[in-house]
Amino acid sequence: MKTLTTLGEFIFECQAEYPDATGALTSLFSSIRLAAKIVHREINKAGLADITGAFGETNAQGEEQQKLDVFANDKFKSALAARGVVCGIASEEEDHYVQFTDDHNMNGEYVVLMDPLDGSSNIDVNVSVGTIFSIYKRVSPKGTPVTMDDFLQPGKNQVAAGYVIYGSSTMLVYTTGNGVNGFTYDPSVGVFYLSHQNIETPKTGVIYSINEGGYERFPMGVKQYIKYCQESDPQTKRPYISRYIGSLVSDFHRNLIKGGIYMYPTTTTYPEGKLRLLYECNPIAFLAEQAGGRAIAANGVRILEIQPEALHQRVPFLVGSPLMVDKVEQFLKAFG
Ligand code: P6P
Repeated sequence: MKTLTTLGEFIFECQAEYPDATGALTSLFSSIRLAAKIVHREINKAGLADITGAFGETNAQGEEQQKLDVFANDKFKSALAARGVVCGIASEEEDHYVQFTDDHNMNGEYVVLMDPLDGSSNIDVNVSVGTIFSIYKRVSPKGTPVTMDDFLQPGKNQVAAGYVIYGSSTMLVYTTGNGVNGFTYDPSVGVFYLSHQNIETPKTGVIYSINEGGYERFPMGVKQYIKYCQESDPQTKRPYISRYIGSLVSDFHRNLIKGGIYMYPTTTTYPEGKLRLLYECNPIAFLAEQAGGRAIAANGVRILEIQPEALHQRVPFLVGSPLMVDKVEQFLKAFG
């Protein structure tokens, strides 16, 4: 008989595997879980209440802030500040990092970087969106104010990472470096149940995800790979299927489960790439690798090895089934 394991029980059981675990990470996850439930509720009402539409302000990215962006940012920020385990956060919605200055947080051993509501331009048209989070141990001494160095760590230092996808159902998918597990939310009882244990992404797939509207502006290697995907070759099941939602969490989640590759290369509009290294690419890359996938920048560099230089730094991002990332990497090496 299939047992029902809740997210809380699962995290607690995993904590038992770490004898020196202090429970701090468990407490951190429970604050993420709480905020996810609150954001789930608001997103599912968005069509009804007057909280959709532009907030009028613009965020660090110069993008008009949707009201739910601000709502999600506030909820995750206050939930993370409530437990005394996080000394500061960085967010797509905050120009600078936010230092938690009360005593119990200054002793917090973790920092969290997040995109509180990725893909929020899709909210008004009822397309799924997501929260992405990345967790590190601080490098500055406990009890002192958090510093920029705490946030500018390479992705390989992540303690944990994950996302909440607010789709046809709401799911929380995360890793602490021991595989990837997915939990589906049952709003009728307010609980996340383990639904996808030890997710392993297929070695290859037939789905490629990219905004082909930018084709003319892509590097030649990416253009050649897209043509490769579109050629007929029954042996390799080509032509592949093009699927692009315009919401990173949704495109990545589908490809993680079914196999596939997501690409956001450099374009003339985004010469550095569009996606943010710290709170989009690093957490997704950690999850991808933990599920057996790969994540690279356009020059083939492993995303998790990149030494960040700025909070809102952008990078070109290619992530997904390992053999598909290998293939596009060959095209990039051959054609640039
Ligand atoms: P474009 C959403 O704004 C986002 O950051 C990702 O979620 C998504 O994959 C990408 O940008 C979409 O960008 O330029 O294709 O609209």
